[in-house]
Amino acid sequence: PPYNPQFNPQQQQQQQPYNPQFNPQQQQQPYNPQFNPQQQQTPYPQQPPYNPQQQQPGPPPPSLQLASNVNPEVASWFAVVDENRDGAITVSELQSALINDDGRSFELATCQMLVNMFDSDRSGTIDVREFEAIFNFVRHWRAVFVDFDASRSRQLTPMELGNALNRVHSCAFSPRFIDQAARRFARPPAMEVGLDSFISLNALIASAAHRYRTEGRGAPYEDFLLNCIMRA
Ligand SMILES: [Ca+2]
Ligand SMILES: [Ca+2]
Repeated sequence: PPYNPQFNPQQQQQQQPYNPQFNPQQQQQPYNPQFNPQQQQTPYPQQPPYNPQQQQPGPPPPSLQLASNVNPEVASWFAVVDENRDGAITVSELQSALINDDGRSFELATCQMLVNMFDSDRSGTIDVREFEAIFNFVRHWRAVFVDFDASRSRQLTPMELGNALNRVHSCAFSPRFIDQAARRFARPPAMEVGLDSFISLNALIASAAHRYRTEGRGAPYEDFLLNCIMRA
């Protein structure tokens, strides 16, 4: 047969594997044009309009519940908060995402408390279902907080705090109790408490009130609560 210089199987085999569109290095970086941590730094409990009249949105439509069983809004926030995208939210990832209305990050202690409260499977981290519970919990307390922030300072003064605690716990706490509770959490020199402290304080009071039933042994109620709050 005549020699055909264009045919060389060896050459073609060598050339085939090269595909300029395939580059493992490039593809290892998960590219998601919609995810930009810098842009999405708006914390999830912070809703742009500071409006106490605003009611919490209702549950998602049944079709969406059937689709994923997790509120899509919650699922998209989970993706933002889970910075390293390993499917689990750590205390520090939670702290980066939770911002008080005055711009401060949540106290680490509050974030740790939230993880402890909602880590149902005791994995030490928060999965998407556990996160849904935290999301709803924080949103609920933020609505209460905003309702009682009469001065719109985005913090609660001792008087606002007293009104809130009395309503939430169906009590008539003494001014001394409110003052000491506020001092425990307020950032000096101001005596006002932010959303993170408000959430912590309410959880501590609820837990102490629960303990009082079995451990109170006739002790003055407020003293027992204060003792628990101060030691927490
Ligand atoms: Ca993570
Ligand atoms: Ca967990």
